[in-house]
Amino acid sequence: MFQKILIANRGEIAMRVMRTAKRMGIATVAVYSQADRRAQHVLAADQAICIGDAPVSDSYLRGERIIEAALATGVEAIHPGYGFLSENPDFVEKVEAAGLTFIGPSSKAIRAMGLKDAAKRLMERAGVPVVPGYHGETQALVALAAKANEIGFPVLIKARAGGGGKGMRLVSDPDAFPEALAAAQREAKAAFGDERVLVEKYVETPRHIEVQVFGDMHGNVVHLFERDCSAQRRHQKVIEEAPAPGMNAQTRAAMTDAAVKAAQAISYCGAGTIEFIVDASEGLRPDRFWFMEMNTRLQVEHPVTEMITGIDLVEWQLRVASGEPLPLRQEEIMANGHAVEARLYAEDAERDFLPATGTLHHLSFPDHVDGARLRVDAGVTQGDTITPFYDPMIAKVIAHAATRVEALNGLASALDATQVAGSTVNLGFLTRLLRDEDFASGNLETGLIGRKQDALTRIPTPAARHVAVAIAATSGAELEADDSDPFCALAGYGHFTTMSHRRELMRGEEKVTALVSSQRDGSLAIRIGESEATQPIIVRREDAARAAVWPGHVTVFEGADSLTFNVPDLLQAADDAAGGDRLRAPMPGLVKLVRAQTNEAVKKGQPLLVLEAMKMEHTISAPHDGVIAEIASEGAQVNDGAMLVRFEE
Ligand code: MV4
Repeated sequence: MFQKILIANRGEIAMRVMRTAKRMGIATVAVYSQADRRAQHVLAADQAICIGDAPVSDSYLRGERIIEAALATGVEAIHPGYGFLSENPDFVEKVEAAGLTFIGPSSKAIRAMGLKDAAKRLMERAGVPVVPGYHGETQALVALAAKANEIGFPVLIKARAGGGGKGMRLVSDPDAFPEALAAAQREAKAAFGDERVLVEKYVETPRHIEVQVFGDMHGNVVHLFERDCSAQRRHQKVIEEAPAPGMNAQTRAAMTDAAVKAAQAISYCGAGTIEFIVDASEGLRPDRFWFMEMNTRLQVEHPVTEMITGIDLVEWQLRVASGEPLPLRQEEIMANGHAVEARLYAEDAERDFLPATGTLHHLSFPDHVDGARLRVDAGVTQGDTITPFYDPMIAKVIAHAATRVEALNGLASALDATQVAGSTVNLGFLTRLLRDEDFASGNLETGLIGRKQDALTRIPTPAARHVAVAIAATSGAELEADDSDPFCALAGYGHFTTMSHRRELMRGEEKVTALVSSQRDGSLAIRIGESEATQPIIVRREDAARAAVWPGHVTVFEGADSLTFNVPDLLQAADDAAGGDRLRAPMPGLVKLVRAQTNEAVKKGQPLLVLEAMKMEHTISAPHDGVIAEIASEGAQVNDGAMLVRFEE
């Protein structure tokens, strides 16, 4: 077994790989970009090497720098995680040429599966069912149009180098074919530098079911059952589970046999996934699934397989990469119960899932839920920042129980009890999807999320009760913006004080005022509005757990949903305490353009940046002459009250 490995990745997957390495007594080396200097994976590793600036092309995609770091730290092997260099055969060859082991398949296996058309031809020869269609070399319009007619409309044109739905076009009738083909080719050329396409029969009610496979250097290949990843939004997986809902013994046997055959055909070594598209219009049937592609890496959703099999897939990766045989034979691998994973993202579901950024001033996960085993794979902790440079996934939350219903309920409860403040997140969207009646009954057809998007992304309007909790949480805490217990500052209030304090919050553009007075029992009486005669809402000490106060803001949690208010007083207090004056975002938005830089001297009235918010562009100009100490990054998704510019004192 290796004594020391380098992890060529960041975030949750770097943390995940390190966890197993540590358990096995293997030393770890992290690599990081300037933006990740204080990231969890850097802190968790035994050693860490900076490999460049924030953009991925300057850091996590720089194979040479990573190999240099590996050689300098004396590791024996490199684990690529997923994404970045994990499926780059040139990188694998360079790693091997440097005398190191790549913890993953051979460059040959990656190449064999890298292009969809070649992979389908290979699989067809190996006797694996592939999606009916044309995956040959010819690319002439007349030839492809004739093939489309033979296949029968509707057809789907896909880029052979594609992924994530890029270069994909659905064509319903022959007249539309030439234009759709040209569009797909243009898009493929621009995205992948390869304009070649394949044409497939369009599967009308598809499910995405994939089989986890594992191979070793001794010619053994096993499967670890299937996962269902049908719940997708614009080709991004949202919820994954194992086993697939509605799976039966015959279909499972046929799919897992085909997956093992596929891996054997390329002498596959390591963890891999065979993706099938399934026609689920009449249930799951052994003759209605077809190979789509193979992912030659460990996948994001691997934890659901780990939960049902009890197998640590990273441990197996390390063992087979170091030459050991697979730890178990096929008949020793069992599946138990049901596991479901949700991807917690910093994104704004209400604004068409725009990626969000921000500092996670408050982040907490429940450590258990009733009726299910819980697992949280996170790459960040409270106080960390989601930057615009990388994938904004915060964590994966996974629940395992005896049945699917219990696992779904357990996961929804866990997400209800998860609190995030400082960035917009998709918690509410996830719980609404988990509790959707179609989703819950296993109707995972492709269109589900799109069809129900409005209902799934609807955010509750603030009730008086939420406002009262927000007001209470910020009362007396002006100077302790980061205090996690907003009520401790109330000690100074006399028990018999009846005098009320006027408080003010902003919800977007809307001002909310309230009168606050403390009660004998330590609770607060909150009157919304300006009148002492209004019936008060009583907020107790225990309710503090339902709110988080952070610089300039207070967030109230209601199940998986949250409501964030701007606290003008808190913002002023935070600025005064920190010194130097700042310009803050007047509303949530996207930093569209940045026209000034750090250390630049600017004149009063000079445009500094453009914020796109509420579908309009707002130019933020310098309020006075000064020198810029800090400025927001272009592309950043910011909350209202977020700092855009800080001037030097
Ligand atoms: C398909 C398809 C229907 N017919 N291929 C390819 C990329 C992947 N993200 C989804 N892909 C699809 N390929 C044929 N011949 C439908 C999809 C598809 C899909 C499939 C399963 C589950 C969810 C899906 C969401 C969108 C598109």
